[in-house]
Amino acid sequence: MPEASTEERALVMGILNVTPDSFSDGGSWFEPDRAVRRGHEMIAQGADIVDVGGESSRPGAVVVPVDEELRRVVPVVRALSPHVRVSVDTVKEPVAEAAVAAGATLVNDVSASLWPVAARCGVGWVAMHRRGTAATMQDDPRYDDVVAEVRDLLAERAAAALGAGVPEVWIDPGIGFGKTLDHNLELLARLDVLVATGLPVVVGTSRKAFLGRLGAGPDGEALATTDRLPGSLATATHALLRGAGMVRVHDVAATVQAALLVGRTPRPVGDAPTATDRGTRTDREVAS
Ligand code: HH2
Repeated sequence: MPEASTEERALVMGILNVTPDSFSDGGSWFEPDRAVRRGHEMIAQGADIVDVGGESSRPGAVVVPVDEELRRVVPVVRALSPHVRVSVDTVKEPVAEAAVAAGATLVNDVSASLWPVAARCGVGWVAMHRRGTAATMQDDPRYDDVVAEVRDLLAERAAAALGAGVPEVWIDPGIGFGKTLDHNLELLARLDVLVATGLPVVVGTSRKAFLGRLGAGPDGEALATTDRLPGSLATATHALLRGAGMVRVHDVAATVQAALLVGRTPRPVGDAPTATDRGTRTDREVAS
């Protein structure tokens, strides 16, 4: 078996929330200079993409006015984009457009609706599945078959985007967005159903609430976000082994190690394809 080069690992997207209220790192990188420093730190740790967001999408998060989101995001995108591929995590067209003008080449869209902007700007697009809005999404979400419903919606949106000329389309099951703990686990367990669409898959489990609940101690108290690295790493590794081409994470250095390990791990014949099999390098070339 030939040795896999580092180029053959799946992609790691580092999370950079320029917000006061994100569920895990809210307030840590709210000052633009600190955000840019954090971006450079993630680049040094091996991040392939830095995902800059100016509005939290956690359940119950406050909607940020466009002007304020632009003020948070644009300077950070402008400072980092000469050094790394930058995506903008937004659901607002004007913010996506301004971020692209500032150097972003990927629109990370938790509403799975901004493909016309990506087509107009000629940049990549991540379509994430979400049920409801930040205000309502965790109010008793129900599905007959969560995996099939997520796949069908994402495949439909991706077809629309590709038809409109978007050059690069990723799909994302939206772990924690209108999903119960069981829905999240089922989506992870059957990730190969999304991979089988042939579209590149990105997965974000990093530090999310379901990991806190799964790791709860005998008193039933959920793990703090700072104690969720083991679950984050385990689920990211799982996703990569099931064929995800990218994981979105807070803890870049540890996840890059996991991605390298997966890239070098021979897998049994007949198992789900890995990101390497599906040409992650091509995605990387699109990026450059
Ligand atoms: N999760 C969050 C935000 N954006 N984008 C994609 N593609 N996939 C995800 O799973 C995803 C996402 C939520 O995490 P985070 O950005 O850390 O928190 P917050 O929304 O509170 O800023």
